[in-house]
Parts: sequence; C-alpha cells; structure tokens
Amino acid sequence: MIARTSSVLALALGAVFVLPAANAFADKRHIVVTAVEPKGGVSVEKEPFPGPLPEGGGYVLKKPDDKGRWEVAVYLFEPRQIFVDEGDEVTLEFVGINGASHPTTIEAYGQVFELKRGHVHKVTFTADKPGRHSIICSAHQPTMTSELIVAPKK
Ligand SMILES: [Cu+2]
Repeated sequence: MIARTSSVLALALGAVFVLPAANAFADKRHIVVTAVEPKGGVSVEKEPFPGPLPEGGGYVLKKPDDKGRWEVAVYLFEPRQIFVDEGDEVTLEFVGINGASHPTTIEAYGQVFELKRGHVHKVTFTADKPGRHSIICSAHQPTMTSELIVAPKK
C-alpha cells in the first residue's frame, strides 16, 4: 500500500515537473512574402477599355496599345493575411518580384525597409502583440497592404 502510494506520488510529481514552460508552445515560423503584380489584358475588340480605377499607385490601368490591347494590374503582398500565434518567433522573408521598389512598414513591430526587385529582406521578431497589424507598401496603396494576425494565447 505504501509502495503503491509512493509510486502514485512519484507519478504526480513527475507530471508537475514535465509541465512545459510558458513559451514552450511557441513555434518558429518562416513565411515567404512576395511582392507581386497579378495582371490581365485583352483587346478592345473583345472587351471595351474600362473607366478609371480608384486613385493610388496600387492600381495600374494601361490604355490600349497600337494593337488595341489594354491591361489591368494591382500590386500586392502575397499572402494577403498571415496567421501566427502570440509568442511565435516569426521570420518574414520578403522577396521582390514585380515593381522596382516597395517602401514597406510593419509599424507594430518597428520595421521600416525598402524591398527592391530581385532582393530578399528578412525581418524576425517575437509575435508578442495579439491583434491585426498592417504590412504596408506606401508606394502601392490602397492594394498593397497585408494583415499580420497574431492570435492571443489561450
Ligand atoms: Cu509596393
């Protein structure tokens, strides 16, 4: 009886000592974020040239060329929404694909940098601010904004 009690106690103590530390569930996250420009185009014979798009450098509407082809594009960060958990060690690896330059800000984490085409810019931080935070390219608004969503610890 005593032996059984002490082994139960040992198990219970063992359970206490293997409880994880507060940040043991934090993950290392590595997310590639590309600066891209999805594009579409057609000839005026098939589809008429549309009216103006909203203001801002994020929208591109090219008038029909000498063959009557017009094009529409937007600048975006891909992905548009990035989900992480509070406490995660996050690395965002930005890659410049389309567009010469993207002056980029992640205000919540004090990040300000210029992303150039053909370059990679990595930012690393602990996601310690639950909520929705903007990743903004000031040159290509209103389209080139992604959301960094930090889910609070349960
Ligand atoms: Cu941009």
